[in-house]
Parts: sequence; structure tokens; C-alpha cells
Amino acid sequence: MTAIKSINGRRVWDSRGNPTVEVDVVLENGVRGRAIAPAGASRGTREAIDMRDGGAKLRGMDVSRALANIAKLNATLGGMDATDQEAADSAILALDGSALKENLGGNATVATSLAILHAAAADAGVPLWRHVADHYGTEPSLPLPEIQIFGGGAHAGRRVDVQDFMIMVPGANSFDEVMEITNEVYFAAGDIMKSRGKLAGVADEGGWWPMFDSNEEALETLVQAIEKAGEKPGERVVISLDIAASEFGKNGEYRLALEDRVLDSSALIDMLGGWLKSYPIASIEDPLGEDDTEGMQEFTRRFGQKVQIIGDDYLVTNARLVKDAVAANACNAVLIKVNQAGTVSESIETFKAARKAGWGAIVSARSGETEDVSISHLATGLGGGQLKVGSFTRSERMVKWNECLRIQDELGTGAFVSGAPLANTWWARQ
Ligand code: 2PG
Ligand code: MG
Repeated sequence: MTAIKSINGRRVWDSRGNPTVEVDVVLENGVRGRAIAPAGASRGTREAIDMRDGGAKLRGMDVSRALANIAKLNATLGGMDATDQEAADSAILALDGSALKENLGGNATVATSLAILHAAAADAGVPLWRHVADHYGTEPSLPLPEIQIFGGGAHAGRRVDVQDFMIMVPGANSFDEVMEITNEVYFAAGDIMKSRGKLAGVADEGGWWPMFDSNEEALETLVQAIEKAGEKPGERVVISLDIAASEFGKNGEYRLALEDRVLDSSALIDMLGGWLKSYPIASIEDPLGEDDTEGMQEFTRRFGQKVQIIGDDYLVTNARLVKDAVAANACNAVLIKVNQAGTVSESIETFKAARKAGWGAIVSARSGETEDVSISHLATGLGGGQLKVGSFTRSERMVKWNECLRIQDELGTGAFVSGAPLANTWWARQ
């Protein structure tokens, strides 16, 4: 046992220039752990509350109330064993006492919970990924990345309806090779867009900010970029989409702003099904809204044998929602965002519930990020998984890819999962 001596918060700033919460945990033996809370823009209504001050100052985004709650966490957790993550997280839950971390703020709890995990790893004298594998009994491996090429939706002024147009490189032999191929595709896409006058700049997660006239134009351009990079679409490189449908649909009514069209659930499913036929898409996230269970079931019934179907806003890293969705046959994979749950232990419980059902699990960043690299370690330590970080520019994104490369030096290039997470999709069967 190594006791927690102090927990202190400070205000730092994220990749969108907004305030956020950083926490330092110091143990009795002087060992330290640190973590920073990320922040989403397209948030699920059932995820842990991101506590902001409101009011006029800093556009309502200040975090002084969340920071004040760190003092309460310090008083409660002081003296507890930092290596007992479960006990520490249970104490956080008991102190908060609400379903969505309404009293302490999910930003305060996630930074504290992760900082304790970092402190426990430092106390054991091992990197975080190793501590995660030791603590949770998992087999570490380097994850298969999902990397954004164009932003859209809430991350690019809603210039296109779909939020993330990404690639995956399941045919790569190493994590390093994924980075190389991504560089080629990313810049090929930029060149094509520039030459056609379709490039507005860079979106929130570092992907190109497009000026496309339709979602299909984005998909066409992505296919062309993969080809321009010297790859055959669908072979080593596949497409992955985050539709983030909750951002443009409620109660089974979806409004495509670009085309000024309203679709019901089944029309949206048909449209997406058409894309799955025409483009080499192996993974699709939140194809329907967070309140559209029937739509999600129908989508999974029709396409669950063909592609990975990820619940993000739909499942909000909640183990109970994952278990319900498994029983209802809605989705076949879950996005793991520690700040949606609010603690490490709840996120791991969700990860394990997904694994038990044979589901995929994708550890993910938020659109508002920082230099914190916890998720690179979580994805690697938990093993066999996937990692979604955003695009291939901007340091809050690159720091996470680069951290995986450092881990690769320790684990060896052979520890890359390669295409294994897509084993149940058309990609593996071709
Ligand atoms: C998502 C994330 C990352 P946000 O929807 O998957 O792309 O976005 O952090 O804004 O919820
Ligand atoms: Mg999402």
C-alpha cells in the first residue's frame, strides 16, 4: 500500500483554447501522478457532466467550480491506497452521489481518477501501459488506429453532416507503417481538395476542414486520396466513419443540412447501407441517434456481419448500456472515453463488458484535447484494441500517436494488433 498524500487541481487550457482541469496526485513516498481532463463537443446526453461555471467570463467555460471540488476529493481520498484504483474510484462515486457526476463534475473526477492511475504506475516503477496490463490482467498490444482525414459535423462548423471521415490501415505490418501510410493519404487528400478549391483549413481534430457539397463528395475524395497515396482502397487501407447522428437527428428524424433533406430512421439506414455498398467502409460509429434503439437494432441486423458498428453517444462508456445493447443486438463495438464515464474503473468495467460479449472496444480521445497521453497507454495496456485520437496534425493528436511509437520501442513492432479488430468484417473475409 502506498498512501495518497495530496490531490491538487490547477486550471490549464485545451486544444480549443478552453479552460480545463489538471490534477496532480502526490503519494506519501513522494511519487507523483498527473492527468488532464479532455472535453467533447458532440456529447451524449447520458455522459458524465463536464462542469463549467457558466456566466459571461471565458464564455461560460471556466472550471473554478470543478477545481473547488478537487479539494473535497483531496479530503476524502487522502490516506487511501493509490494502488487500489477500485477503492479510490468507489470513494469518488460515493462522494459525488449522482448518476452523472453532477456534484463533483466529470472533469474533476476523470482527471483525479486518471492521476491516481498514473501515480500507481510510477509507484510500481513501470510505464502506465504496463501497470494497466498488470492491474487488469490483460495482454498488452499496440492498437489499430482510426485516423481522421476530414472533419465535419460539430468539429467543422457543420460543413458536412458526417463528423469524422477516417481511415484505418488493418493491412499494415506495424504501428509505424500505419503512421507512414496515413501521412501519404492525409496529404494526398489535402492536395486534391486544394486543387479543386474545396479546402477551407483544418478542423478541430486536425483533419482537413472541407468545403464539400455532399457527404458523398467527401467519400469520393477520400477514396481518391487513398489511391493517390498508392494504395488500393479496401486492401491495406479502409474507411471508417463517425456519423455522430445525434448531432443532426432526434426522435427518428434526421436533418441533412447540406442537402436540406429530412430522413426518417429507415431512410437514413438505407442511405448508409448504400454507402457501405459503394465505398470500402469497415467501421461506422453512431449511425443513428442516441435515442434511436430501434434504428440501431435494424442497422445492426442488416449490417452487423459486414462492418464494425460502434456506439459512442449511444453507449457513453456505460457498462449497463453496453449490456443492454448486447442483449438487444444493437451495435457490436463500443467507444471507450474515460471522461464519459468519469472514472477509470467504470471505463474498465465497460471495456470488460464489451470484451465478454465479443465486441470491439475503441479507446478514444475527445475533440478538445491536451498533451495528456493516458489513452495511448490505456489502449495498449488493455490490449487487442483500437485507438481513435483525431487526425494526423496538431500536437494534442500527434503526442498520442508518438507515445505509441515510444511504447512500440519497448514492446516490439510485433506487438501490433494489425487487422485483428476487424476480423468480423468484410475486410477480413475478402
Ligand atoms: C466523437 C468525438 C471524437 P467529441 O464523437 O467520437 O471525434 O467527438 O469529443 O466532440 O464527442
Ligand atoms: Mg463519436
